[in-house]
Formats: sequence, structure tokens, C-alpha cells
Amino acid sequence: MTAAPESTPDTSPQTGRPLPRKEDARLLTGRTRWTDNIEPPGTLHVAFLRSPMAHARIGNVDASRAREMPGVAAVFTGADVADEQGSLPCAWPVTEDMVTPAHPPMAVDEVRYAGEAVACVVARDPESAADALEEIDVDYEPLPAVLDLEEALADGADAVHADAGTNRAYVWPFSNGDVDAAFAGADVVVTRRYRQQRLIPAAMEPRSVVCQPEEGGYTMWSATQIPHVLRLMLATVTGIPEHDIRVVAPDVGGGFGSKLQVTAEEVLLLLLARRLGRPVKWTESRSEGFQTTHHGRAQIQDVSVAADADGRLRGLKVDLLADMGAYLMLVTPGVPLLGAFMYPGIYKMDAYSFTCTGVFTTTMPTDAYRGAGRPEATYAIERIMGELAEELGMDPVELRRRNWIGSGEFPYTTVAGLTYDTGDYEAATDRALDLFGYRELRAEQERRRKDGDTVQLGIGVSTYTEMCGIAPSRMLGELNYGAGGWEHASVRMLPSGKVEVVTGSSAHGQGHETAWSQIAADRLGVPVEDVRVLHGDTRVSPRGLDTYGSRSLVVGGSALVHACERVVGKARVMAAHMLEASEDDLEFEGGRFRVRGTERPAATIQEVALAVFAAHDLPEGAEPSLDSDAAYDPSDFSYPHGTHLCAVEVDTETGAVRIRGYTAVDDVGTVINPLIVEGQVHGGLAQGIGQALYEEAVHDADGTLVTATMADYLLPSAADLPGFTTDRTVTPSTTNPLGSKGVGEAGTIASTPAVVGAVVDALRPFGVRDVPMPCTPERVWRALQEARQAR
Ligand code: MCN
Repeated sequence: MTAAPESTPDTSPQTGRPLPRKEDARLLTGRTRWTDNIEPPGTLHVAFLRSPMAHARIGNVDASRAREMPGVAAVFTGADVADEQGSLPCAWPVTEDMVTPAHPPMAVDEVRYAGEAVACVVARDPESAADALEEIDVDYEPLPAVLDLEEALADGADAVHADAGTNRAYVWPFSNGDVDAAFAGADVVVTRRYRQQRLIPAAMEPRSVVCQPEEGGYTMWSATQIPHVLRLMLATVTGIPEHDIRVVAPDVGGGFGSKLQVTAEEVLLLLLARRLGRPVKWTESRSEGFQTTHHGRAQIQDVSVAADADGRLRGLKVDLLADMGAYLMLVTPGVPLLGAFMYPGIYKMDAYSFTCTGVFTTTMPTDAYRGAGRPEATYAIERIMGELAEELGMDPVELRRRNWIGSGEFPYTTVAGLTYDTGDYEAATDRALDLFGYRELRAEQERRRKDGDTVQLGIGVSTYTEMCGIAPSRMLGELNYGAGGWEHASVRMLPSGKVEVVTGSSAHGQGHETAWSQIAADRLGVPVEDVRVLHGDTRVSPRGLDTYGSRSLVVGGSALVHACERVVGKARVMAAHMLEASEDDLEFEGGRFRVRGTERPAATIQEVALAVFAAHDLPEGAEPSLDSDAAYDPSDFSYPHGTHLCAVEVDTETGAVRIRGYTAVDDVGTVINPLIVEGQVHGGLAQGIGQALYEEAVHDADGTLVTATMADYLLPSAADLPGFTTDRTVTPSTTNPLGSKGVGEAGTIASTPAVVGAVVDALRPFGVRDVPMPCTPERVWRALQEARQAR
């Protein structure tokens, strides 16, 4: 077969193009199947009876009446499955002596948080299952709730796990440099305590699981971020061989870390499918999800910073108490450690020490929530930089300028031991100040202060960086994490020249199908509409480590780059044969192989694909396939950065806060799709602002979650958010072939300190130095009253 006449497919560059997301047509018009839309014939529905108490011994469980209820197929208590349910996994034993209590998917002897499952009903429909729950009687013998982190660590404290003899899960220290000397020699020391309130990740799609027994195995559909990790963990926990389990993550409506988990319900549904030989299904209600999908943040941070009179930073000390909740889930203990390396932020200093103590409480376990450890760290350093500026009588931007890593100093190894590859903090900050109108706003602030206006203006600054693109496997190993950080991709060049990309990344709202199509189109020189991206099914994409830690583009996208290069390499051999030239004489551009320096006709890679498929005339030793795959393990993290500025108006009579303006200039290296990046920044900002002003999971003294509905747990709506002014600077990363840096968490990480910093800034003339999050009108008002009384 010879090369077909030259055709002119549109292979114009896709990188940097604001291509609308391919997946949105089906997602936004109801033409997809979420897990809850999946119902194999004969499906039985599962409902869980959940403990109303935070801490209690379980006595007799009487399910006899429930078993007789119409439509009920079976009822199981914790004791009924005790022998086979195993223990939910924790993949991150951060220290050798970490206390890792057994975590039964269904409680057997004791419940340790309100909402923990104690029994389940399997019935012909969800309503019958719910009705039967009412007929189960459980005798609870109440035990003391353990809620306060410091009280939990005190001598003689009530124990969450009596066998462990302590509520201390682990202590993890890190230090570099002589911190005592740095503090002793400093002119100014500022010390603050910040509280990271407990947050509830509230993905649009609740958790949902369907498990179907099949000839020789099981298919589980789950609204999960991690189909590959989940399959391995299900096999480990249940003993069912991994190759007998297929996990499918269909379109998933958001996760924000909350679906980076191996849940009790997933394990139990697999066991129920095995016991009953029938498909089983469970979808959480919103309140059930608020109670029993893992929570985020929940830390107390004691932070001290030492500096010279001219503002030069000398040292930083951080002492962290991190609320683990009742058990250690998949990455619970590691979350604060992701922050450990970020406390020094973008600043140079001589010494740093960090200690994290993980503490058990009788609450829903915490785990990853957008940013996982890094928002907390960024909050602390950015807030305390604001306080230090106040102490020194210096502009907060100027203080940062004096301390940040200069654009000529990269690569730079920070006092926390990370090596930032590239960045330009100066450029991002200058751009942000301009867009924001910093000088004008400061002048207005001055005026309002002088006039004693009821409504005061505050300005918050956050010059953040973060470590994402999780992660170099070697570094994860050093941190004792149970898995690596590589990602896998394969490229199938079909005979017609169309392309299937198979990725181990598992998008749940991030637009990978579009971005991956753009990458493949550019690297292969095919039209972007000729690429289809497949993911989220362990049978279709058997290798992968899934989506979290803003890793998918820089790790998964880089794997795709390498797979494409291999496809082009194979195609080059065939093209040389077809064009009767040496491979070295061929150039490849815009999808065409040409003999360099000649007018001879070119062969497009799509024509080569057809010729390879026909295989009538293959070069010696060539196989009839252009397919290739690649796994990519990054050499380092990726370090996006940026400058966020927030202006708020605070009503000093009512405590009401209004965001007047928000400017975000982010540097995420090379941008594949600016429209997606913009969307990620907007979504991230909404969540960061949510923590600053609205959201908090509150327990009463007995440990009952009182913010278990959307009426009580305040999520910002579009109407609560300002218009955002955004821009970007671009310093390409050197740690991956795309030159990109992750963006999925950046907006959340950056924004919370900018907003709270602005609220506090508005109230400085009254003596306010902190407002605990969320800065509700009541909290702002109280902070003002307390400051007035203290004067
Ligand atoms: N991108 C780009 N150019 C860059 C960086 C990213 O075009 N320089 C694009 C990527 O191609 C991808 C998207 O931006 O389409 C996000 O990429 P990345 O930063 O690699 O993040 P991940 O895809 O790994 O997504 C995880 C990240 C995390 S950790 C959380 S939490 C989060 C987030 O993504 N959860 C989300 N964004 C979310 N968005 C939605 N809609 N839903 C969630 O649950």
C-alpha cells in the first residue's frame, strides 16, 4: 500500500487553546450515567443503620422484626460479617510506631463516631430498606465523647480506642537549621494560634456504589476518584483476587479528595454481593454523606516566626495538632505532612522546625480535602506574614518582597528541603497589584479609617506556592507512603487514523478528555476531534494511580506525551519505508513525515496507520501496530505559585463581610487549556472562600454533628461570590515534558488567607488581630467587642 494523496486535516496547535470541554455536552444535558443511574436486573438495595451516638458500647442488636418486613431480603449486623469484613486500609503509616486501630467496615463491639454503620438492610427497593432500618433495635451503652484535641492528649483522658491506651496516633517531627539560635538572634518574634475548622467536602454527586457478581468475579461501579487503588484495596481487604474485581468509575460528579478513599460501603457491598449472589446498590443521602463521607482540615496550628527589624525572616516554628477522627483512613495521617513542607512558602529563612501530633477523637475520620495539608500551611504562613508586617509597621507586600526567592535563584532548595524548579514571584505579584488597584485601594482604606466609616475596607495578600503533581515515587517512599506516584497512558492508533488514548488518571470533573485530546493531537499531529480518551474502568485502563494531588496533567499527561512519542517513533520506521528514505532524513511536523529538504510527497501519520494495519509491506522486523504505552514517574513535584489579593468591606456594626474585589494571578507553567484552568481557579476560589467565610462542621458536646444538612452547613453559592479578576504568568516547569504545573488545588490553597487576612486588615484600627474561621458576622462582631473591651 502506498501513501495516499496529501489530505489537509486541521492539525493546528491545540496546546493553549481554550477548547470548550468535550465532556460537557453529555454532563450538562443529562446524557451520561452516574453510578446511581446504574441498576443491573435483580438489583437489591442497601440501607445502613447508623449510630446516633458518637461513642458507645454496642449491646444486643435485635434485627428479627426487620428481617420479617415486606421486601427485605436480608439484614446483617456487624457481628454477622465480623469474620469476613476485615479492616479498612490506611496506606500511610507515617511513623513506625503509629497507632493504627482496626477499622471494621461495620462496627461490632463499639461505635466511635455518630454515623458509624452498625447494621444494614438489603431489600427489593430503597424505601423497604429504609423502613426496615426503623425496626432494628440496638442497645447502646454510652461512652464519653472525645472531641477536644488538647483534652484528648491530657493525662487520664477518655480513650477513643481503649486498647491503644492513648489518643495520640503519632508524632512526626521535622527540622532544619538551628531554630533556637534563629529565634534567639531575632529582633521580632510573632506567635499565633490558628484553627483550621473541620470542613465537609460536598461534591455535587453523593457517594454511590453498585456491585454485581458475575461469572468469575465482580464488577463494582463506584463514584470514586481512585478505581485502580480501590480495586487493589478491595482485593487486599476481602481476599477476593484482584483480577476477579473490576472497578468502574463512570462519570463522577466531583470529589475534592472525598472520593480518594476506600469506604466501608464499598467493602460491604462487595461482601453482600458475594453472600447474596445478587447485584446490590447503595447511594448516600445528602445528610448521610455529610456525616459519613470523610471530613477535611480540623487542625490547631501554633506558629511562631522570627525576623530582623528590617523584616528579614530568620526562623519558623510550627506545632500542629491534627484531628484524625476515630480511625485512620486511606491517607488520614499523611495529610498534615503534605503541609509540613509548605509552611516556609516562597520565603528564604535560616531555620525551620515542625511537629505534627495526630489525635484520635470520636468523630468522622478526616482525610484529603482539596489541597490536603497545603491550604492549612499556606494559611498559617500567609496570615503570620501579615501579622509580622503589622508588628514591623511594614507594608505586607514589601515584607514578602524582602524575603521571597528571587527569579534568578531557581532552582532553590527551601529550608523545608524541597527544590522549587522555577517561578517568578515578582512578576506575578506586580501583575496582581496592578490589576487589583492596590495603591488606590490602600488610599481608600486610609480615607475610611480617617473618616471613621462604619464600613471599613480591608486588603488581604497571599503569595502562595504549593507542591503538587503527586508525586515522585522515591519521595513517597521516603515518607513511608504505601504506593508510588507514577502514571500510565497508552495510545492506540486505529487503522483509520483515529486515536484512542487510555489513561490511568481518573477525572471527576477536571476535563481530562479535552486536555488529553489536545495533548495527543499536538504530539501525534492529528485533528483534536480524532482523539477519544478512555479512563475510569480497570478493565479498559488496567494500570493507573488515579486523580488527586493535582497530579493528572503533570504526571498522567506526561505519560501520554511519552506514549505519543513512542507511537511517532514506530510510525517513523514505517514512513521511512513508505517514502523510501532513511529515518534520519525524515522530519515530522503537523502530523506529516517529510523527507527533509525535498519536495517529495509527505505521509501523514494517519496514512501510516492504515498502511501498518494492512501490513502488506512492512519493514523488516516491524509489527503491525503503532500502539504504545508509557508509565511516567516525575523527577520532582510541580510548584505552581501566584499572588492573590482580596478586598473586603466589613460592616463594623453588624459584622457583615462583603468581598469587594478578588484578583488572582497564578503561574501554572504551560497551560494546556486556559478555559479549564480558569474554571479550576474559579472553583478553587469558591472553596477557599467557603472556608474563610461560611463553612464549618460543628459537633455538640455529645459528638453529634449538628451541621448535617445544607441548611446548617453553609456552602457558598454563586450569589455569594464576587466576580474574579484572573490572569497568569508563565514560568514553565522543568520537572515534566509539558512544562506544566498543576492547578486543581491552587485556588483553594491561595484564597483562604487572602480573605481572612482582608477581614482582619479591615479591623486592625480596632485592635483586632484575628477572627476565627469561618468569619461569620457573629464572629466578626465578637472579635470587635473583645478587642474593644481589651483596650
Ligand atoms: N490544566 C491545564 N494546564 C495546566 C494545569 C492544568 O490545562 N497548566 C488542566 C488539566 O489538563 C486538567 C485540569 O486543568 O484538565 C486539572 O489538572 P490538574 O491540576 O492536573 O489536576 P487533576 O486533574 O489531577 O485534578 C485533581 C484536582 C484536585 S486534587 C481536586 S481536590 C479537585 C480539582 O482537581 N477536585 C475537583 N478540581 C476539581 N474539579 C472538579 N470539577 N471536581 C473536583 O472534584
